[in-house]
Amino acid sequence: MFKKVLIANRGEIAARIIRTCKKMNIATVAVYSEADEQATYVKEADESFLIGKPRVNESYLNIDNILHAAKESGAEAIHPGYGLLSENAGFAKRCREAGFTFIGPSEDVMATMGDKVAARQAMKEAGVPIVPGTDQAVTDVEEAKAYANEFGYPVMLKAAAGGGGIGMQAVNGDDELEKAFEGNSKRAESFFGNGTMFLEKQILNPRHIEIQVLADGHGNAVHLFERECSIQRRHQKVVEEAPSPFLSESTRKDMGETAIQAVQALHYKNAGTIEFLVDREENFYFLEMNTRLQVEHPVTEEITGIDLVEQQLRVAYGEELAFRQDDLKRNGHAIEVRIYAEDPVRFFPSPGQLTKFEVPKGEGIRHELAVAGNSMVTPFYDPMIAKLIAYGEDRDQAIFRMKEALENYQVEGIKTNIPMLRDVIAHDKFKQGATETSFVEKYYLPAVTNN
Ligand code: MV4
Repeated sequence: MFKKVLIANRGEIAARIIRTCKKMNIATVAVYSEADEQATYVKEADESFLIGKPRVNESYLNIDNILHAAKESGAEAIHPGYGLLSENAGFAKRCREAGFTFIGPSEDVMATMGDKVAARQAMKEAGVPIVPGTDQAVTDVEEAKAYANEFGYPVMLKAAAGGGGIGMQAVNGDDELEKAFEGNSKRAESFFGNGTMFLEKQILNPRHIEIQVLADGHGNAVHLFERECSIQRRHQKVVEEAPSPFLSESTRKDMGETAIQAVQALHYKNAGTIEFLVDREENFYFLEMNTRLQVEHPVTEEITGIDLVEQQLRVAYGEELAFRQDDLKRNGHAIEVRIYAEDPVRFFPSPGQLTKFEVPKGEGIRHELAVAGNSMVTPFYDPMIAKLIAYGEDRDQAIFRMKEALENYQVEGIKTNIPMLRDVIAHDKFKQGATETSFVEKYYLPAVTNN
């Protein structure tokens, strides 16, 4: 196994990766910006290197500085975490050329999945159902209108380089498409440096259900069941759970087998996630593939007992998976909520000095923390300060434990979304499993609590 690994990330995910490395007796190297000098993950690592100024372009996205730290430290491998450089094929290439193992899939799979048009094509060839739509990039409005009329409105206009809803718009007719096309293409161009667009038929009232996969470099691939992440706000996930309260056992099995089919066709190696849109009739369609560990991976760990970071390290080192599909069983139910430093009513980020940060302990309660009691929450990065995961023998028990934990969560000095999370978890519709993507808009009435 690797003797030393550098973590090219920060916050809770850096701490999460360090924890598994310690368990496996792997030495850890943290990198940090000037804004993260006092961060807990930096203290937890065996070694740490300052890689630049607070702004991500000058630190966590600075490939030269990260590789310099890797060389200095003598690390053999680089774990990218999620976000930042984790899905950057160019970074994976630079790691390889500098002699480091990139803990992720091959560069060509990353590049294919980063281009949503190429990803649809690859999935179609693998026999995975995709949303009816264009096989190729659509370069002008007239062409877009012709396609839209072919498969019928409403359609989704999407950016090939997109993700997170940028450059995406639902369109109901020719006039609207005419108005939307240029603007979204320009937005995509300025955000991603690529204004390529494509069209899909709009799936109405979809759920977001994703399959966790794991594949080694020896042709073995397994799935670790699904996570449902339908409760989102402006494309930010808020609550994730496993299993989905919606899926029938037969669709669950179908989706798992389909995900393995995709991974085999790609000769994939690493942990990964195949995202699907699922309609009310349980038809499922490929949406995107994430070629990295995800924020919500703990819910899968809770119901399978598998440490996904450990598996990433083993597979990257060249080991074969030590289990097969039949060895994997799911057990119980897990729910994760993301705790953000933000105003619970207006949803603006709320950075500042924490004066109190006390998290509840209890059976089935797990925390992944980015901050400690006296931390500063800086304005430079994602405002997620913690994840709270509740496990139960069944969904009701997981909800009960989550509710208790949220009631006893104490944060002072900054505002958080905890009041909103309490409302969602306590909502009858949530209890009933009515976790559609429209949940927040439909049911969340802002709690005017100050917390
Ligand atoms: C869609 C869709 C409906 N039909 N595509 C949102 C983010 C991006 N990754 C894809 N998204 C969507 N794509 C088709 N053809 C609806 C959404 C969508 C959504 C998807 C999952 C979870 C929440 C969502 C909220 C709004 C829109």
